Amino acid sequence: MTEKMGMAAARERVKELRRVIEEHNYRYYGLDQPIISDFEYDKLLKELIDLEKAYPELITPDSPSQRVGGVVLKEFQPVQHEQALLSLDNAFNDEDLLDFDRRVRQATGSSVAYVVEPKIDGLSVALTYNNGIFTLGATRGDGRVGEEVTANLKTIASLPLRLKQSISKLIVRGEVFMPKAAFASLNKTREEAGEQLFANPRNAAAGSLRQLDTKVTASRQLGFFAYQVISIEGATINSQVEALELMAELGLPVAPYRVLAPDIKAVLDEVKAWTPERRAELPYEIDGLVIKVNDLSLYSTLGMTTRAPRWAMAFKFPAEQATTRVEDIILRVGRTGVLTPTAILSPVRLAGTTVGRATLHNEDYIREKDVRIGDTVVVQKAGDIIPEVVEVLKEKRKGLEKPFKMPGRCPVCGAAVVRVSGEAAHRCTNGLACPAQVLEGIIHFASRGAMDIQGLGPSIITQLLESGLIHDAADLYYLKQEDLLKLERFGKQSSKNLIEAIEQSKQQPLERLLFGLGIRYVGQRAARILAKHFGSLDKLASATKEEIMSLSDIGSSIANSVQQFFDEPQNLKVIEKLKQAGVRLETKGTITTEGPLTGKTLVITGTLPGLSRKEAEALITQAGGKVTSSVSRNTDYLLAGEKPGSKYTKAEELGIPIIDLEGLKQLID
Ligand code: 1X8
Repeated sequence: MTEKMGMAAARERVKELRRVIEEHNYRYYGLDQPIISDFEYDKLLKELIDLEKAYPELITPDSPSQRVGGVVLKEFQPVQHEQALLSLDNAFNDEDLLDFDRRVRQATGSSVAYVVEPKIDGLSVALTYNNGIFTLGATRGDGRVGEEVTANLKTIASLPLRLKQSISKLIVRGEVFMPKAAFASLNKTREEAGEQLFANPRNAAAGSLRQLDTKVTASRQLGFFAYQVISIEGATINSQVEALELMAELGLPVAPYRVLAPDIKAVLDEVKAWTPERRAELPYEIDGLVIKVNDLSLYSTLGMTTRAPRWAMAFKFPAEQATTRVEDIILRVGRTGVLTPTAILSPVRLAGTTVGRATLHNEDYIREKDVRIGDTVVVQKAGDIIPEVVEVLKEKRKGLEKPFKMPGRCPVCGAAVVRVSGEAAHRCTNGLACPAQVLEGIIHFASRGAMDIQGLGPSIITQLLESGLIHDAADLYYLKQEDLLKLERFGKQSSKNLIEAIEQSKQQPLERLLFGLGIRYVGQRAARILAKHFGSLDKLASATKEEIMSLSDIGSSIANSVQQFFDEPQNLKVIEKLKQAGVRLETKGTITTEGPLTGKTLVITGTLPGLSRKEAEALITQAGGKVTSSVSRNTDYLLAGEKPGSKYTKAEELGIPIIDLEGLKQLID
């Protein structure tokens, strides 16, 4: 680096760098016409970041440096939407669309023009721009209250942090999505790391946006399209076409396909034009089309139902189907011993991917559809997850097809299989003596919603079990780097990483451990309730059934199952091993206290005289307050010490009271 430049020079250079970087961003993402290489771009960005490090007072919320992530949130703050983000009523055929048009014409008394746009399969967000600066971003949530994800959204490269004109206020709605290519490469990486795969780009986009560590969001190559102006001050628009044009002029990315249809007939033609081939060519997934009345002045006349506007409709593409042959029917043994029959298919292209298996759910399903090995079947993928067999083409039978029969013994361990009365499922009765159940149980223990052990996926767990290094989940905590190095596929770095990830998971909150133990009927929600009430595994283990059932939302099946779990010596042994290894078996002292700061959210910035950050946090939480890491509309006070960072500017912008340590003490007293 060159000599540290003076403040005035730095300010000028920072300004220039931001202008240049935003221009290149727009060329790249807005126009698709970059004029510099990625390398040169990264160099400019690095220069900016270095300068801002040297002069933190120059950091602003709209600086391109904010895009690289690095903000680590403690939790997401709720945001009340100024206007509810509604969902749409669905149309599945021409008839539904003609009905929609009939209702519109009846209410408005005339024939109206519609805009047809692709329906992006991602997640809805609302963005607020104040004087042209992006200040607040929120997920849709339940439509009224969403979660603040401003810092996460800033990492989306095509989302402008500053509009091309500084109109006084603009709230837009749009969709965050993951392009098909980014989705494929993300899942490939995850598969190699043995991590759980995302079922589809929409789930991947949602999982990537809702990351407390915004660096993770930044690494996920998300895209964004704006499609609705929710509220605007300082400009007027009269139609949806104008809204789209205005948003594009302001630098917001808008999906490149839209058609202004003069009447419903033209809408039907446009709908027909969207063939599966045309869909497959798009670099992102769409699950339908959105049809909106173009003239905005009609919206108030048309109004809305409780959940959806009457001026718009979603046309849903039908689920794609394909015909193929059932080569075999195999059984998977799950964590709780349930045997799930799965059809092995001749590979077939379906909805953009190659499909090789389809779920058959259970014996009743197979019997009802009469699926036999060798049958020609129709498979369907309804946008989501696992393909299904929907129909057997019986006319194609040659008489050699073999009916499937549930075996009396578990295909993995050979123990007896029973069908519990009242259930469709068959189960292996061998419990944790069945290797398949042990494997699935450990996969569950390490999974994202449970102990979240990074890099520990099904294939590595299988390897650990087969090599005899582990026999249950607790054994993970006794693994040493030398053990892993003996295994195929493990090198110095990867073994070190895994040991560290396992070590870190010891600190996971009790609710995650409780969920990870795989107690029947104890899902994430029940685990949270139990952890919160009992505070430790010991207390839960010694609780009476009545005490457990006294909790709201906890019924007798959960209570019974919890007691059965703690009655089983095998389980107690695992818990003892977890305890000896230092895994956290109780909640941290997070039980919120009542005090003068109850209900208040504070953010801390800068160095506080004579007080560490931890001590300041303790002071606040003991007074009933909550500390979060980034300033938002929901922040009540900013506690600022010496050398405050960008949070200070942001608090000023949002008009949030800024206090010093003295001020905090006054509040508490
Ligand atoms: C949802 C979506 C809309 C549009 C595109 N993609 C979506 N997922 C659009 O209007 N072009 S509108 C919408 C909604 O209102 N729920």
